[in-house]
Amino acid sequence: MFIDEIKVFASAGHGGAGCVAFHREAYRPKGGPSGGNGGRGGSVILQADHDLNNLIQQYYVPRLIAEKGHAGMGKGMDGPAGKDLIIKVPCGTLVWRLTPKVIPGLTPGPEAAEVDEAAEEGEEEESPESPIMPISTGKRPVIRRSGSEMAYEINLEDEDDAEGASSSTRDPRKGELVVDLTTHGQQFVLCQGGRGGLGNRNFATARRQAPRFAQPGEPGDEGEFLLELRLIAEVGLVGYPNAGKSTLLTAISHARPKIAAYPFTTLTPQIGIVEYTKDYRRLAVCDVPGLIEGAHNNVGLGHAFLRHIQRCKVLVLLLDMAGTDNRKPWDDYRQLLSELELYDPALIRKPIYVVANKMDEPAAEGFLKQFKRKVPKTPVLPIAAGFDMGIDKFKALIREAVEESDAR
Ligand SMILES: Nc1nc2c(ncn2[C@@H]2O[C@H](COP(=O)(O)OP(=O)(O)OP(=O)(O)O)[C@@H](O)[C@H]2O)c(=O)[nH]1
Ligand SMILES: [Mg+2]
Repeated sequence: MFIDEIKVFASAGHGGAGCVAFHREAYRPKGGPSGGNGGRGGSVILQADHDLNNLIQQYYVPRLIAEKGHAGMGKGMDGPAGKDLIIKVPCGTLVWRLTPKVIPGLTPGPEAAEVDEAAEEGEEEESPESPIMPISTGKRPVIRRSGSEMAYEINLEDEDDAEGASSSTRDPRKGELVVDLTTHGQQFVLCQGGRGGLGNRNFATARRQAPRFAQPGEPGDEGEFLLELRLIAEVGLVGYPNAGKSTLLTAISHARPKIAAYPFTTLTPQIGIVEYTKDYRRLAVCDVPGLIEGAHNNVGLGHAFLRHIQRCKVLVLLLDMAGTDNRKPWDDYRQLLSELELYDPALIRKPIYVVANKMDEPAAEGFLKQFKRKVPKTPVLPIAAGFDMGIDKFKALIREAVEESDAR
C-alpha cells in the first residue's frame, strides 16, 4: 500500500507536577520543604529519513502520543522527563496544521474578562461602555500597560495583509503549512512537551518557611496535522498509460517497476536513480502513473499522484509515437499539457522536454513527421526504451536540463 497523505493527531506529554514534601531525618527537626520539581513532558518530533518512501507507519499508528513527565518526589528528587517520541517520515514530507494552535493567555477566556475589569478600575478616564483599552494610532509602542497588566496590541488589518502574502503556506483544505522536511536527519518539534511544575522547596522564603503548595505541570501542545508526501526527484516522467514510462525507468536505472501491455500497470509513483559513471553524478527520476484525458475529473487514477512531480526541476513528456490503440501523439501531447495545467499552472512553467518512444515500430517514423508538422518548434528526442535505442542521449538530455535549471 502506498500512502502519501495521512491525518494524524499528535499530543505532547503533560509536565509532571511539583511535589509538596518536608524533610524528615533523625537529629534534624523541621528539616524544611524538600519537594522536587516535576519532569517535562516528552515532545513529538518528526525526523526526515531517506530510507522511507511512504507514510504507511502513520497509516497504522495515526495517534502520536508522547510520554508524560513524572511528578517530583520527596527528598528533593526531581521527576524524570517524559521520553520524546521521534517519528521518522520520508524526506519530502510537508506538515499542515489542521487545528489552529492554542496559545495560552492570548485565547479569550474568563481570565481576559478579569483583565478588562482591572483595566477599567486602573484608568478612570476610560469610558465605561468600552471595556477594551483604547488602541493607539501611528507608530506607538505595541506593548501597552494598564496597572500591572500588560497587553499586546494586534492590528488585525496588518494580519490580514500578512495572511494574503503567505497564501502559499495556507490551503483551505489542508490548513497552515508548518514545515517541509526535505533533508535526511532534519528534525522538527511538532508538539512541545509541557513544562514540569516546581516543587515546594522553590517557594521557601524567610517569611514562609513551610510552603504547602507546589506547581502543577503544564499541558503539552496537541493538534491535528496532515502529513503530505511529495517525493523528491529531479526529473518527472509524465505520459499516457502504456507510453513506456516504466520501461524507460528500467532502462536508465536499477528500478524495476512492473511493465505490461495494459494501461495502469503502475499504480504508485516509482523512483529510479540514474548514475553517470564518469563523474558519479546521480539523478532521481520519478515515474508517475499514467494520465488520461479528464484526469482532473478523477478519470483513470486522476490527479492524485501529480503532487509527486511538483518538486521536479524538469518534466519529460513521454509520447507513444507508434500510435498504439489508434491514439494520435499530438493529441496526447496537448492533452497532457492541459491536464498538467489544470492540476497546477506552475507545472507547465517548468522546463518540459518531449520524448518520442517506440521508434522501433514501423508506424513511428510517419507519426513523428506528422507530429513535427503539427507541433512545430518543439524539439523531440526519438528513443525506443524497450530496445535500448537513444537511452544514452536521453540520459545526457536530462542531465543537461537539470544542470541548466540549477544554473537559472
Ligand atoms: N515496441 C516497443 N514497445 C515498448 C517500448 N517501450 C515499452 N514498450 C511496451 O509498452 C508496454 C507498456 O510499457 P510500460 O513501461 O508498462 O508503460 P507505462 O507507461 O509504464 O504504463 P502504465 O504504467 O500503465 O502507465 C509494454 O508492453 C512494453 O513492452 C518500445 O520502445 N518499443
Ligand atoms: Mg508504468
